[in-house]
Amino acid sequence: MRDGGLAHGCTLGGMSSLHSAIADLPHVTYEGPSSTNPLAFHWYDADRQVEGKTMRDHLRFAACYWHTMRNGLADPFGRGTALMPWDDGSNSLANAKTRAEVFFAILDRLGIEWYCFHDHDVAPEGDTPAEAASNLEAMTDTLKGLQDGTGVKLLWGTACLFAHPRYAHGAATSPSVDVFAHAAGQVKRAIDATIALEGRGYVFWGGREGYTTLLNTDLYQERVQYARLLEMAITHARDNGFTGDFYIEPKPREPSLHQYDNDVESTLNFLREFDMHEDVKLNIETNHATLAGKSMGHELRVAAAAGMLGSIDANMGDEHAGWDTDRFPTDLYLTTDIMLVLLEQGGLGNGGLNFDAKRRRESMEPVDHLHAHIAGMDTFARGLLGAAALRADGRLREFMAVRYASWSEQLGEDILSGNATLASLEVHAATVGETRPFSGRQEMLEAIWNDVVFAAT
Ligand code: XLS
Ligand code: NI
Ligand code: NI
Repeated sequence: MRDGGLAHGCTLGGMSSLHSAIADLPHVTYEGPSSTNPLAFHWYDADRQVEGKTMRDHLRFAACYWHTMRNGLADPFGRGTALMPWDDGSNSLANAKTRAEVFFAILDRLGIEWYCFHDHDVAPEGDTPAEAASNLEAMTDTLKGLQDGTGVKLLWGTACLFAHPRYAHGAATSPSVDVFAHAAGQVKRAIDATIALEGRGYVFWGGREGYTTLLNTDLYQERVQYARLLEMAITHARDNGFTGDFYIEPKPREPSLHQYDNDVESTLNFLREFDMHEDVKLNIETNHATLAGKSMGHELRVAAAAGMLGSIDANMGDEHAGWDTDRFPTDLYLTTDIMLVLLEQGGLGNGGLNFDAKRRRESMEPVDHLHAHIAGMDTFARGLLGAAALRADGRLREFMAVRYASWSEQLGEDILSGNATLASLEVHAATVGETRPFSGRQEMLEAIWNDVVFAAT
């Protein structure tokens, strides 16, 4: 797709010509670590093999429609700053189509082959469910044409069940059955669009599926409602030929005070309680882990251990801010740790690395879309190289194996297989006497990490 469908200033399917603000942006290519060209990749070399697979396949980068095309970069104190000269600010279908064309041109400049969207990022909501349906159908056709013309594919789709005022008290977890019905219809339409666009996944993120005060909230009732919507969604999708994965994306708060999909462990508990753990995996976002007071490495390992790590929203937060800043990921320690988990579990299957990330309010020029994605892609490429180097070095894995070695001895096996009792272990402890202190060697391990990763990247 690098030199594909969207050449400078071309028209596509009779749409308006591509705005010069985008048409003039360069195609980003790999120039290597010695390049000082900021509009080139220094580390992401799509065809480079790492552990027998290309960087392109390991990383499967996706761009998100909402931040890239619909985020004007406003904050609670100031208006948007983003320069979007192609966008006339209207809710018309024509404007929506132009945005889609610009989005695919940005993907083309970056060589990004996957994307994600919410229904109402791409299609105007309209005033009635019937208008919402026909707008989404029209935009599905537009996106299908753009996908076919460029080879770009849909990583996952989702429904925006948090922006409309009707969802103020929740969508699936609303106290009103009529609001629940609106949400159900919207999810049906978003799933239909995802299937038509051959999406590999469908995400549930419940920004309003929570509460702001317990004085008016029946927690248990709301969680049951939420489970019902998910079950109906799975049934509808499977009945209509969807073969991809479903994901829940945990987040502890924002916009609600407390969201039911708080973190990975609480989400796994919810899925097991309602017997959906075979059908739904997790889409884990770095900034949400930060908000939950956990590291991304923790969240990923908890999901991976349960066999439920499905996809990643690749961004990062800020330890100094209590909210979802959605920065592009530029922290090498973070990306190396993420890639280590992914290499250890053999990749993501249908999932990928979706840049659910926005430029800073000050980075308002169209070219900043390129700088931001290049920074994220290069940082993940280096993370991949660092993680592969740690695995090839083997010292961390070896240290871990030795640390737990006693559990492979007879006593360890007896305990794990249920052939020991408190009484038999009391006898054993008396026989062996006091244990020797032994170090966890954290500082030594951290130094090995630095040596190996920075030598490789
Ligand atoms: C918001 C979420 C959202 C989901 C998709 O914080 O990250 O963007 O990824 O609904
Ligand atoms: Ni997200
Ligand atoms: Ni988020």
